[in-house]
Amino acid sequence: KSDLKTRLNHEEDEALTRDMQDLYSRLLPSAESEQRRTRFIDKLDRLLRGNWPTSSITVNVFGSTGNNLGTLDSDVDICITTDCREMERVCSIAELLAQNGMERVVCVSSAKVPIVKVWDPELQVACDINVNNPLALENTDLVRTYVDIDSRVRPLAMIIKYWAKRRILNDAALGGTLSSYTWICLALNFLQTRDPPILPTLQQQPKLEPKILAGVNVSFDRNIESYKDFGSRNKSSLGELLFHFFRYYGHELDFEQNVVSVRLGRILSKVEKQWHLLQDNRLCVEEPFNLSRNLANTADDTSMRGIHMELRRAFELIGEAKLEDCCEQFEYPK
Ligand code: 3AT
Ligand code: MG
Repeated sequence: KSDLKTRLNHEEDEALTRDMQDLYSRLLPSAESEQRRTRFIDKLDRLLRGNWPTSSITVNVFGSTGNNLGTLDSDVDICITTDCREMERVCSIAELLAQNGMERVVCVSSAKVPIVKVWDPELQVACDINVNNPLALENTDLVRTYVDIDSRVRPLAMIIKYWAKRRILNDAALGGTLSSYTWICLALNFLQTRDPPILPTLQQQPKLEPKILAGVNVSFDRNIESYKDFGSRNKSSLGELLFHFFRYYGHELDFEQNVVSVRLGRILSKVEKQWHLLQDNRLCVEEPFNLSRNLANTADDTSMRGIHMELRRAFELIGEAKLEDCCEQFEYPK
């Protein structure tokens, strides 16, 4: 560990930061793709109201469409809030959409949060829909607020998501790795724990009125004006931050002992969290509102070892300012 590279030299830092800015501008959604998404949301809204004209229906976006971390090809995550019991049985929505030209319609009604997955061939949009799941709207707002506080958060988090996708490390459902959301929480807590910190801890501000939703406290400080200069004492470039992100999670943080907590803005010990008996040696990430939820429990032992190896591989390559190699598409051996 002692011979680990501790910093980038000036040339490496400049080259890497420039490459990150280029990649970031290529990842940003185009006006055209934004427009297709908006049209899709309108279309969905019309179809639902047409079918359930007497119900109250609101179509809300969450996830990367709502938190500013979406890329060109991100799916649209939608949460319908409604008083209609029939829609809560999400398969009724699936039937409606299948009859109206949507393709690859899948209804997952047995999941903890039942969802419908669809592909709209007309607007070329993939979408996940759930009904009455207000917590996802709140954590989307929380992420967006953090993204808005410091201008380095958006490029850094989008590049980490991109890296995770290219290395096949962000498919919680099928691949048994980590969701985009989990990677985002890792990035946010990393920024909260820099010295000086780049992000504050929005859920720990004094004088916050508790706001209880679905049995959990979802209050956080939304007044971003008061944090405008929060991170300015930390002068780290994007390149330095990416380098230290991989160093931190690849080599510094002890997965066996610790829990990543965006809620507290620090690292918690597993003993403190009372997770030492339940969770074994693997990385734990606390959901910021739903505190009993470990967001990293989608990865099993083998998968977690693979993730750890990938973080170390990324650290080596970023240490040589090789962003493209670092994000090279992973191919399974033939
Ligand atoms: P992509 O651009 O789609 O890759 P995303 O930001 O949409 O990234 P996800 O698709 O992983 O992220 O998740 C969509 C949202 O769902 C993010 C968060 O608001 C919510 N969410 C995901 N997993 C959980 C969870 N385990 N607990 C609570 N909310 C969750
Ligand atoms: Mg999404």
